[in-house]
Order: sequence, then structure tokens, then C-alpha cells
Amino acid sequence: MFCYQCEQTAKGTACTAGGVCGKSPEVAALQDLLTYALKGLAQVAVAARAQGTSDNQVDRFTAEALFSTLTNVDFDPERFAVLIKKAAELRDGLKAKISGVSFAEGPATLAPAGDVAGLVAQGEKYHFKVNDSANADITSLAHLLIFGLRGLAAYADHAAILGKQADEVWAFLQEALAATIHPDEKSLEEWIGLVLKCGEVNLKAMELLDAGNTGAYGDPVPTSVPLGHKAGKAILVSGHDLKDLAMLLEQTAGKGITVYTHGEMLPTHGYPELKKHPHFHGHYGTAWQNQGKEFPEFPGAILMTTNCIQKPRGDAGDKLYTTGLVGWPGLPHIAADVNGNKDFSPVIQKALSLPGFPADEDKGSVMVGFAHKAVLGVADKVIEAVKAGAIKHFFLVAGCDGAKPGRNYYTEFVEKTPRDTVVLTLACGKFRFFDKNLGDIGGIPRLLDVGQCNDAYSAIQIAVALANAFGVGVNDLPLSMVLSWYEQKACAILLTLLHLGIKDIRLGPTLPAFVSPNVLKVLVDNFNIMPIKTADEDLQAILGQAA
Ligand code: FSO
Ligand code: SF4
Repeated sequence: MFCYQCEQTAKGTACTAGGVCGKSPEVAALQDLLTYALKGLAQVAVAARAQGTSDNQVDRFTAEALFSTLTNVDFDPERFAVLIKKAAELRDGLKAKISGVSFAEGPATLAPAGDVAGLVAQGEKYHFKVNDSANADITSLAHLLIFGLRGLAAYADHAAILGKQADEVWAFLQEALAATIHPDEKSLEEWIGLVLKCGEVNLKAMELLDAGNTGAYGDPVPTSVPLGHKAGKAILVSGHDLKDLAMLLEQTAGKGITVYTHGEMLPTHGYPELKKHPHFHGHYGTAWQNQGKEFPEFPGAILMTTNCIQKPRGDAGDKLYTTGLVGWPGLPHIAADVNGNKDFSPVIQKALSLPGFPADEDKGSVMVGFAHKAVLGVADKVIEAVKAGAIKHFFLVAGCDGAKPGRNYYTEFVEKTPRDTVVLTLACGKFRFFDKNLGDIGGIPRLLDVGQCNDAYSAIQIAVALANAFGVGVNDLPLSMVLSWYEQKACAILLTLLHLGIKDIRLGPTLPAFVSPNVLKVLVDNFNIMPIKTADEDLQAILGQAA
């Protein structure tokens, strides 16, 4: 196997004998074959679009299948076998609708083997690097594009679940996937254009997702979330999918079960249509990499709606359920019916059979709900505070958490930010500092939780609105972005920030293994992107420049 798509890749270069994430070589081969099959489907979809034919089933499937190959989503070989076969079926169905185009070879002609073992053997043949260019920089950009597309697919899928889709997103997904079949047909400059376009289209997908989430559940409002629990039966919900949480809250109403969030579900407490449920109580645990310890200690059932799932430890495997695109071999999976509805009865029955929490416990609370509408609702106050010198600088400390010790940088960085600065945060990296009391500036909390990684659109809206209010560009604001990446949604967001021309981003804890020295040079020369150093050095460099 060869996989280097995430930050925890082995030795900072590639996982070649099993994934650090827990991905087996078998699943890696199946993911490679699925990616290859999706390129073939995309090639046919592009030809069909040129003849005025598109198929929404193909569009939605492409996003779902790509999302399945994102880090920590699906580890189940059987599920990949189904996806690979469906990719070929949809491709052949679409081929039958077009005329005058023949596909003599390549991924559009792939005939999937009949069983998992056969598919694994094919995946080893059509492995991830099968279409690589001899030019290392073109290969680097093509891989960056594939990883960005996986992130884009995740956002587009989340949005589509909530009824928000745009044909421009589907068309780009297919056009870009097809472009990776013959990477040498494009110049280096064209490849750079394509990866930045991925960032542009990702912004559209994130906008659709924001509209989907807020349209269905209202605009988040500042909300205090308890970190303790109530006595009684319990269900823990992790991942990012608001619709799954909403359905579960409806189905658990009046059943004597309290529903808690885990990981990236924390910000959902701010949504009016979710927080209205009296049994939706608090937050349990921290970020994804700690689930091995946290899940066995939870005395109820656990539902994983999207990434990042890890191998169940202790008794977690007996009370853990997956839904959506998440999969782990042997774990029960709750599938949607044709209308997208899900029956969470098995999760509810499991929660009722488990002991639950023996007594109430107060462990303090954190604030969430500072998405763009909430922050811009107090924009006058914020602008006044900046003009009066009470707020000297904004930091966006955002991105993923992970297991590496170097991620303590983010805790230290936030702790050391001066008292006249405000920290905006989003995604699971916040668990490095989410429960720190940073105080407030004239009633404006110094730590503002904008939401999930899925809400990066909100942070962009806040930055753009502040820039407009001060009559400057985003790069001229007293705002510094200090980002942590782990998986491919973070790649897509980074491409969006680059598309928007954002400069001086600090990125850590390490730089991506798939970025070649020359591609890194392009990023440094054009965007002054830089690796994190120490919290002290970076704070001094930022505030020294800003003074
Ligand atoms: Fe985290 Fe995982 Fe939200 Fe990522 S839970 S690491 S960017 O997949 O999704 O922030
Ligand atoms: Fe390794 Fe990350 Fe790929 Fe998992 S997703 S196999 S940890 S590079």
C-alpha cells in the first residue's frame, strides 16, 4: 500500500505496511481501486455533460464514494466492494445515454472482480500512483488535487443531505477527477490553476452547507454547554452530521435518555432547532484521537455519524454504531431509507440496556455558537473595540486535532495570546484549549467558537465582513491564521484560503508529505505560507509585525 494523504502518515513520508490510522493494506487497495473507478465514472460523466446529459445519482454517488476514502471514515472492506461495483454500474448506465464517444482503455473500462479478494488484487494493480507523471511537481499537484477533492466531496455530500446542491460543484468534481487520468496533458501552471479552482469550488460547497445547516436548524446563538452529565441513560453522538443528530433527538424525546455530544458535534448545541430539545444536555470528551480512552468510559450507546472513527477499544465495540458513510468491520450500521430517514431504535435500545450515569456531575461549561451571524450581530461593538485599541489583534487558531505531541503548540499559543487579543476557533483542534477561561474584552469573549471544520465558511464570512468594515483587504486586517491540519477536509479549506488570496498562514504541526519542494516554493513565494515554529517565536513575529 501507499498512502500519504494525512498528517499522521508514517515517518512523515507514507504508510506502506498498514496505516497509522488503522487502515489495512486490504482497505488501502480497495480505496485505490474505488478512486480509479471514480476517475472512469468521472471521465464518462464529463463526456455526458458535453452532450447535455447529467445524472444526479452519479453526482451524489461520486461525492459519497470520494468521501468514503477520506481519512478515518470507512475501514470496512465489504462496503468498498459495494461502492466499486456501483461505480462501474453507474458508469455503464451513463455510457448507454451518450453517443459518439468510445472509451477503449483506462479507468472507464475497469471491470471489477467478483469478490473482495479479487478487488484487492485489482486495487494493488491500479494503486493510487498508477497515473503519476514523471514530473514530481505535477504528481504532487495532482495528488493535492485528489485530496482537496476528497474534502470538497465531504462538504458537498453534507450539503446535499440537507437538500443543497449546485451543478457547478458536481461538474468540477468530475472534470478535476478526470484530469488526473492523464496528468501530463496539463502544464504546471494549469495544475496550479486547477488546485486553486478546487479551493474556489470548495467555498461554494461550504456556502451550500452553511445554508443547509442554518436553513434546517437556525443560525447558531451563543450557548453555554455543560461538560458534566445528568444521572440516567445516555447516548453520545460524534462526527459532524446535524441531520443524524436531529433525527436521533426526535426519536429519543420522552424516553428518559440524555443525548451528549462528542468531538466535532460540540458546536451543534448552538443551533436553535437542536437546542430546543430538553434532553440534549452537554458535551462529553474531547477530540477524535482520544476516543480509545473516552468511549469505553461512556456508560451509554455511542453513534458515530462521520469521521474520525478509530478502532473500538475495550467494550466500545459493544455499544458503538455507525451511520452514513462511516464504517468499521463488524459494527452495526444504521442505514437511511429511500427518503433519507433513519431508524435509530437499535441505538436507543442499547442505551436503555446500559447503566447510564449514576449521578449528576458538574464539570463546568464552555461557550459555543459564535458563527458568522452571531459575531456579525455584535460587529459594531467589535469594530468600536478595535478602533478604541481594546482589541489589538485577532487570531484564527483552527483546524484538526491529532495524536502528535507537537500539537501542544496550539494550547501554548492560545494560552500566551495577550489579553487585548481575540481568538476565533473552529474544528476539533479547539480541544487543545476549548475549556480555557480567556476572559472577555468589554463583554466580548476572548475565545469565540465559530463551529466545526464544516463551518470554516463562517470564519471566512467574519473575516470578509471585518475587512469591509475597515475598508481594507483581509490580508491587511490585524488577523493572523494559525492552522492545524490532519485530513483532507483541511486540504480543501486550505485551498479555499489560497484561492481567496489569504497570505501569511502558519501551518502545522508538520507540512504535507505530498507537497514537493518546488510546489512548496510556489506556495511560499505566492502566499508566504509558513510552518509553525514555537508559540513564543510565532507570537513575537506576528505581534511585532502588527505593532
Ligand atoms: Fe476533526 Fe476528524 Fe472536523 Fe477532520 S474530527 S479531524 S478536519 O476529520 O473533520 O475537525
Ligand atoms: Fe497513513 Fe493517514 Fe493514509 Fe491512514 S490516512 S494510511 S495514517 S497516510
